Order: sequence, then structure tokens, then C-alpha cells
Amino acid sequence: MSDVEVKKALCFGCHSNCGILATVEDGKITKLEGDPQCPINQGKVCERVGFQLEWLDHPKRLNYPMKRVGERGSGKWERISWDQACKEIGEKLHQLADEVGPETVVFSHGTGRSDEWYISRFFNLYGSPNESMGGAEMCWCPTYTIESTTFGQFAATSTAPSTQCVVFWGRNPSACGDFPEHWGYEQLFGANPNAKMIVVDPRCTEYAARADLWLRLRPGTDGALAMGWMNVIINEELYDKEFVSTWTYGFDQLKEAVQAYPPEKVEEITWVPADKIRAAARMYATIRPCFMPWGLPTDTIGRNMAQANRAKALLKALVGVNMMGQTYLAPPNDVRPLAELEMPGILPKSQREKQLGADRFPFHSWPSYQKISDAQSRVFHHPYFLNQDATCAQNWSVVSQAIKTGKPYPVKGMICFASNPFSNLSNSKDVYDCLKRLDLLVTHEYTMTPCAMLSDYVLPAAGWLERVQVWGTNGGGPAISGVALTGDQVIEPLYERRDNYAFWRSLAEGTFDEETFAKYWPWEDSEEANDFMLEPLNVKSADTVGRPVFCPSPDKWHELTDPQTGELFGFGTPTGKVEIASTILEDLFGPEEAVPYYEEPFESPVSTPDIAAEFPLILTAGSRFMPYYHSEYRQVEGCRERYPDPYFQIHPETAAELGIGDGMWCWIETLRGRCMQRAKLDAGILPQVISAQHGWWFPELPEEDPWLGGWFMSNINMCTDNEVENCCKLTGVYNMKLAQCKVYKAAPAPFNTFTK
Ligand SMILES: Nc1nc2c(c(=O)[nH]1)N[C@H]1C(S)=C(S)[C@@H](COP(=O)(O)OP(=O)(O)OC[C@H]3O[C@@H](n4cnc5c(=O)[nH]c(N)nc54)[C@H](O)[C@@H]3O)O[C@H]1N2
Ligand SMILES: Nc1nc2c(c(=O)[nH]1)N[C@H]1C(S)=C(S)[C@@H](COP(=O)(O)OP(=O)(O)OC[C@H]3O[C@@H](n4cnc5c(=O)[nH]c(N)nc54)[C@H](O)[C@@H]3O)O[C@H]1N2
Ligand code: SF4
Ligand SMILES: [Mo]
Repeated sequence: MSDVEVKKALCFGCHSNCGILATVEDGKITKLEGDPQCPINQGKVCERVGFQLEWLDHPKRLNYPMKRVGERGSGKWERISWDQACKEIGEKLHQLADEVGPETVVFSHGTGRSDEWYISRFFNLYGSPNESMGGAEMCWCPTYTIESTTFGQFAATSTAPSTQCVVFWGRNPSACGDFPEHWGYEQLFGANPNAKMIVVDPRCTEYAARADLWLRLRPGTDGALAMGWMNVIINEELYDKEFVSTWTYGFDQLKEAVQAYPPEKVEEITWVPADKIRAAARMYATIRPCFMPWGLPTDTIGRNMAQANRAKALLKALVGVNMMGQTYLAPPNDVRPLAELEMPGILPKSQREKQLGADRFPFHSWPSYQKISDAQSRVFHHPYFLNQDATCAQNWSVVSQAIKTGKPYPVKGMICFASNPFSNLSNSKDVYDCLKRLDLLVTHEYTMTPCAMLSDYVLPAAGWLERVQVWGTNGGGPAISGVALTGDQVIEPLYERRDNYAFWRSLAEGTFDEETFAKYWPWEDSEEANDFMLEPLNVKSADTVGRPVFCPSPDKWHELTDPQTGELFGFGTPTGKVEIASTILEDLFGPEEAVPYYEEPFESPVSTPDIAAEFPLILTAGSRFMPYYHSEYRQVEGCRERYPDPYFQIHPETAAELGIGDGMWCWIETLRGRCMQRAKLDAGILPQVISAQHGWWFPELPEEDPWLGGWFMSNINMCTDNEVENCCKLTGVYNMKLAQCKVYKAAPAPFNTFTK
């Protein structure tokens, strides 16, 4: 008789965490299927689940700690023990701290997988304020900071069956792997066929094709479009007057500012017809409850990023927030506060002040984090309610300068965890130049990524089937959302892989003295650490496996009285209101930044006509496509055989003018560099725009420098920009989506390394 057990896991094949039933027979996983009882996915799964077992024990997985023995990038490694690796890394961290100061070590951050509280704890204790470069600076976190500034909390929009109108503004749930969200919309529109859909996107996505209104805007002009909508909503008095007069601050300033954006002028900027702008603004403001989920592109457009997102946030404010089915802010809850988990209080003030870029770009770094936290603490009862690594980003553009020039101080060390800088950061050639100069590069990974190939130490990571998986770590998890849910560990980690918590704890053990280590890292494993986080809810990690625990969430909680202080809650901003005019931005930058305005992208037919003459097409880089997840899974046969090559979309007329046929390999080139992808003709995209995939490398190519898995061949970030001058001037966010480009046939022969 075989021993069969079914465990309730949470999938981390992307960052959505769908509930999975994993069948284990005689210690081996034999089947993965959706868990019908899991509230996240209700039994559904996406196609990535089909190759998760292949990936679990794939020959390209890392299984043992490795130390570089040859030149950096030479591909020569020695297998060592975890103890030796962490001890040696710890010694090197001390040496760097003595030579330069702990600020010389930065953390390379990826998507949601690297938001765990114990990472911030490690950096706070070590003394580096540079604990968040990468995903944090340009994905979701800018919106998180901007909305926290505006509403006192991230506007964690939630739909309910009552939602009547959804605006997908640079958001494409049918292709981005956040499938539970997509399934949720399917359900919403299925149950309520009269609900309206508006899509703001330069391409005809699956959602755009079925939308009531599709606004095909010029990429990067979102700020102008949002101001145009507000011009209509305010001048036609379509906003929620009661909410605006009772609960907002600074409306008159906005009313004045939007007068500069009449629909006809906005049409010239955005290429969206004025009558469509009016129709969309009216639909959004009058059909309620309405809501607008977060979307990536406006976080990544560089120069106008912060103000474009502020304008989107104010679109939410004008129709009122904290209503179910409409924008909703998670209320104060009893989960252990991030202040106690991440412990920002232990990072000395003198070290905070050294955060790279905080002087030039104080929004979305320590200065704004401190101001937002101070304002929130009235409502949320403790300072540092915000997720630290989401709010305290330092920018790759500034880090790059520090590495290359030693100014304001040299950056010599990097810990790269759940992130692949060659694929995620703009200007990959610059990534290469910078990583090669480091004195210490440590990578915790599933596989030999180009970054791992250049590292001094590579440590093997245990995946979601091999570890306790905590839901919603993205953005602070239970501490902010008030929801606790855990995935069971299905099997023990294979080989010598360690899970994320064990990696940071091992590193802490190798770095700090015994007393410090015992005081700050008392939890032996991730389950114990999870227990600590959930303790105030009176549940254990194991109690939340397959059974989410929710904190109560009353509607309109800002109108209630705080039981602890007896005061009206209001919003966690300096004025206690939704700040249409931001007092935090005014404090940091002066009155001209208090309400939004539009600025052209750093490169565009308007701002740089000379560049546009040579590079006439607008590149949008990195729209999502299934089943890949950023740079992952290129080595997994079950995935790559079906999707072997990188593609970019181009309008058939544009392609015809350039002599490009469907499927042809082409160069995409900008002022920074070029890469090769295949053309996909698509009449749904604006003729002046191309949309290229991101995340491409070729793990089947040699690992040694300069090959490093072919990171330069089809990687669209060869073309994107990271110049400090071109960044958003409030946050320092660089432009990862947009550039002026040209496209031409790659003659003579294409390469196809995988299918050959
Ligand atoms: N398959 C897959 N799914 C993923 C990921 C993945 O790598 N692969 N990554 C995950 C992550 S980390 C994230 S952040 C999300 C992102 O997912 P989304 O938020 O959906 O972001 P994108 O796919 O980058 O862009 C969404 C849409 O915006 C359009 N767009 C492009 N430029 C502009 C512009 O300037 N303005 C406007 N308004 N629209 C524009 C694109 O054409 C695209 O259809 O996806 C997640 N899901
Ligand atoms: N041009 C352009 N560039 C982009 C984007 C774009 O739209 N356009 N999107 C950007 C966005 S939104 C994001 S979020 C970033 C994504 O940036 P990253 O998150 O850096 O992207 P990945 O390539 O998925 O790299 C993640 C790495 O972590 C490993 N990994 C996965 N899970 C774990 C784990 O639990 N533990 C450990 N130790 N390792 C793990 C994977 O094997 C993979 O190599 O890319 C950004 N880059
Ligand atoms: S959407 Fe993401 S979490 Fe859900 S099944 Fe697919 S890969 Fe797993
Ligand atoms: Mo992201």
C-alpha cells in the first residue's frame, strides 16, 4: 500500500498564490490541481501549473551553495557548505562596512517575491539604507507611496458584485499572470453583463476588444489624459460633491489646474479623440460603484510618473473612496505592525540620511516614508505602517552612478534575491558594466541567471512546494491587508536548497554576533516567523493553511470613531482628509508639485523631434504574455518548446513600409542599444507604436562571460534608459517602458537556439 497525502499549498509560479492541492505518494509529489476551497482561485489554475513539477527537479535548478573560484564570470565554481558561505559573506560584509560603511551594500529586489519583512530587518540591523533597488522603485510601489500620500493608505481597490464600471488603465489582466484577478473580472462581467468596461491602452488587448470604450492613447501621455477626464468631471459637476466637500483637501486647486486640459487639447497630446475623452469621463463618474485597478505602465514612464499617478489617484478621490465595490482602503487592523517586523527604528538616523538618491529624489525614499508614516500613525496607531522596502526605494540610475563614479560614496556590494537585474532593470549594458565592478555579489536563486553567473556566491533556493508559503507578502502581507493565509510545505527542500526565510536567517547568523543574532532572529524556521507575525490575531501559521483569517473591514471606516482614542478616524494624511492638494509634496518640493500636471516623456516625437527623426517609432517594452513570468521558465521544456522565441507587435502598414513580414527576425534599436525579436503583425496597435516582450535570455547558451546566457541578444532592456536626468524628478523612477526606436530586418539568418 502506498502512503498518499494531499496537502494544501499556495502556488508561487507567479506572485498570485493560488491554492493548490498537492498529492504526495511515498514522499514524491505526483499531482498538482487547483484547490476548489481556496478563496483566491476557487479551484482554477493557469497553464504554468502544468510544468511546476518539471521545474521542481529540473537539471538547471541550483542544488548546492557555490563559490566562485576563477575570475568573475569565468564559470568556475567550488561547492561549499551553507555555513562556510554565510560565514565568508558575513566577513566580507564587515570588511565593506569598515572600509566604506554599510551603505555600500545594496539589495536587488524583484517582483512581489522579495517583499518579505525579514529582508528589511536584515538591512536595518546591518545599517544599510539601500535595501530596495529594482522592483520596488518601478512596480506598484510608486503607486503605493503616491496613494498613501493621497489617501493615507494604499487604495487597495476591490470589486464586489455591485461594481458597475471598471477602468483598465494600462492593465491587461488577460495576459498578466495575475490570474485570480482575471477570473474575478470574468465572474463580475459574467454575473452582470450590463457592467461597463473602459480600457486605456495603445494596443487592442482581449479586454479592449470587448470594452464599451477603448482609448488608444499615445504611450506615456497618461497624465494628460487623466487631467482631461478630471476637466470634464469637474466642469460638468459629475463628482461626488458630498464626499469631496467633507473629506477632501485642496479641491479648488485641482479645479483650477484642470482648466489647462480641455479635451481638445488633450486629444492633441494623447491622440485620443476629444469626444471619447468626454464619453469615458462621463461613464466613469456617473456609473457607480466604479473602480480602477492598479496598472504597471504609469509606474514606469519616468519623467511624469509621480504626477500621472497622482492624477489617477485623484480620479478615485473625485468619486469617493472607502466604499465596497469602489476604491477601498484596508482599515486599521490588529495584525503585528510592520514597525515590529521590519524594525525601521533600528536604522540610525545618520544612516537613513545616506540613502542613495534621497537628497535629489525625496519622494519614494526615507524623507517621504517618514512623513507618510508620521501622518498615518494617528489612524493606524503606530509609526511605520508602510512596508519599508516598498516605500524606501533607491534608484537604479543613482546606484549605477555610485558604482561607476564612487559618488556620493562607492557601492561595492549587492545581495540579489528573487530578482534578475539583467532582465528587470533598464539599460542592461549598464547593468553588466556595474555588476562586473562589484567586490561582493551574492545571489539566492532557483537557477543560474546571468546575475548568478557573475556572482561570488550563489545559494540555492527552495521553491513554493518545498516551503511554508505565506500569502500576500507583496506590500506587507497581513500587516497591511489584514488577511492571513498560508500554504503548507509539501515536501522537505530537495538537496541543500533553503527557503527565503532560511537564507536571510543564515546570512544573519554569518553576519551578526551571537547576542544580536539571538535577539533579532529567534525563529528557527519560516513557520515560527509566520507565527510571530500572526500572533496578535490569536492564530498559528498552521491554523491558516487553507483557511484564511480576515480582520473585520467596515464600510466607510473613516467616518467611524476610533475606539482607542475616541476621535473620528478620518484618513491617515497630515490633514486627516484625502489630499487632493498634497501637503507632503508641497513640503518636499514646494506648491508647484501639490496638484498634478503633465510633462512629456524624456524621448518623444514632441520633446525630442531630432531623435524621433532617426528613431520614429514609439517603443513600449514589456507588455505581459503567457506563460512566461519575467525572465523565468526559458529553460523549462514544457514551456519553452511551445513558446520558443521573443516577439514584438507591429502594425501591418508600418511593417509593410519597412519590408517586414510576419515572423521575421528584426533588430529593435534605440540610442542605448539594440536587441533581436521576431515581428508579429497586429492591426490593433497604433501604427506609430511597437510593443516588445521583456525577460528574454537563452539559458541553453554558455554561462561564461561574455555569453552569460545570451542576456544581450533579445533583451528589450538593451534599449531602455536609466539616465538620472531623465527620471521622474520627484521619485527618481527611470523610464522602463518607453523610448523612441527604429526597427529593421535582422539579416541574414535568424537564430533560434532552442528549437534548432
Ligand atoms: N505572463 C506574465 N504575467 C505577469 C508578469 C509577467 O512577467 N508575465 N509580471 C507580473 C508583474 S510583476 C506585473 S507588475 C504585472 C503587470 O501587468 P500589467 O499591469 O497588466 O502591465 P503591462 O502588461 O506592462 O501593461 C498593461 C497594458 O498597458 C499597455 N500600455 C503600454 N504602455 C502604456 C502606456 O503608456 N499607457 C497605458 N495606459 N497603457 C500602456 C500595454 O499595451 C498592456 O496591454 O504583470 C504580472 N503578471
Ligand atoms: N522593459 C521592462 N522591464 C521590466 C518590466 C517591463 O514591463 N518592461 N517589468 C518590470 C517589473 S513590473 C518587475 S516586477 C520586474 C521583475 O523583476 P524580477 O522579479 O527581477 O524578474 P524575474 O526575471 O522574474 O527574476 C526573478 C528571479 O527570482 C527567482 N525567484 C523566483 N521566486 C523566488 C523565490 O521565492 N526566492 C528566490 N530566492 N528566488 C526566486 C527566479 O528564478 C528569477 O530568476 O521587471 C521589471 N522589468
Ligand atoms: S496564476 Fe500564478 S499562482 Fe495561480 S496557478 Fe498560475 S502560476 Fe500559480
Ligand atoms: Mo511588477
